[in-house]
Amino acid sequence: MSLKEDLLKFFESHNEEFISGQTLAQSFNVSRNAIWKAVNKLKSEGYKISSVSNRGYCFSSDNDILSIDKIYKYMTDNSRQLKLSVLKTTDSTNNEAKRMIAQGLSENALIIANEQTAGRGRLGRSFYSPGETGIYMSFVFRTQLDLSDAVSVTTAAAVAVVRAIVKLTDKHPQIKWVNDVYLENRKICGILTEAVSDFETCMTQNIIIGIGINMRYSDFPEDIKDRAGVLNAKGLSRNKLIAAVADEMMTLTEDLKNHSYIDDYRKYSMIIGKRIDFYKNNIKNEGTAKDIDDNGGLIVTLDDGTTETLTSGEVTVRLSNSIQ
Ligand code: BTX
Repeated sequence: MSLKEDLLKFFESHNEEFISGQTLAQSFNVSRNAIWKAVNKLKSEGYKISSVSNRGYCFSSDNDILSIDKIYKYMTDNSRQLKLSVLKTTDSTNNEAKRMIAQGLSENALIIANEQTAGRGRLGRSFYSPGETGIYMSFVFRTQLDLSDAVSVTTAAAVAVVRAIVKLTDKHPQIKWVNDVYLENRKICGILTEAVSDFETCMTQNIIIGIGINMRYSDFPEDIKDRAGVLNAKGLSRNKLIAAVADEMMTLTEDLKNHSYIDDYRKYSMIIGKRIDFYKNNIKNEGTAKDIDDNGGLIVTLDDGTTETLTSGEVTVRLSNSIQ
């Protein structure tokens, strides 16, 4: 580890404390000038560190740094069973999960990254994942599920995200069927569920649930800047929200077969009762979203009066006359 990284680790556990350059220099066995340079490097990377003469350096608790220790601290015993990894940067936490599975991962896990360079969405789409401002994480559950039940996992994950946000903030997030969480008509979260399955039994061996949440403002690329939003919950750290989502996920996955989360999924749905377009095999269909069935399927009444139940993976839903 470089001096800068050592300092960062030290500061993380000494938030809001003034520590003199002399003390730091002695602790790390370097000159005060080396400390000053490392602090300046951290500041240039965006960390809030104040320097006051005769008192030293003070690392602000506003610095939202991902930390395994802090996440564990916020978690309940149930989610502390997850094997946690925090990465500074990776291509995609879902890819990282697959690599870990291939290398013999033997427990349920949660892989979190500060930044993704090739974040993935559904159907080959990408998920913009800049550093510092978002949460990019993948749960790995070693569970044998019928592939058709794996759909429920995405539904449950959307409920977990919404419940965690509602618990920790005064915001009113909504779920856009099937895998997006919206706030004030902007997408703040996407969920990508993938399965590693056994071809012969058609049962999953591992389920990977990737969740991306935009926490704070960043320069969204042109193609999404009118549709993407941020949670922007003052004082809420990424560590705390990650732990809360993990707690909810653990509770929900224990109960997947009972579909006990479906009522909340309906309650937070932003499309029930609304006019929607949906694309199936690139053909546009129109109708009204009537309800969500117990398996998470979207029941739609088409304009000719017939009813169809959509299952995830096959369609893209757009609310009629809206920007998405
Ligand atoms: P999706 O295919 O429903 O959504 C992707 C679409 O959403 C993009 O085509 C774009 O229009 C829009 N979009 C891209 N980035 C963002 C963003 N940051 N905020 C809002 N809208 C955006 C959704 O797929 C599933 C996304 C899962 C992301 C997680 S992050 C952790 C894990 N690792 C990984 O590679 N993917 C998952």
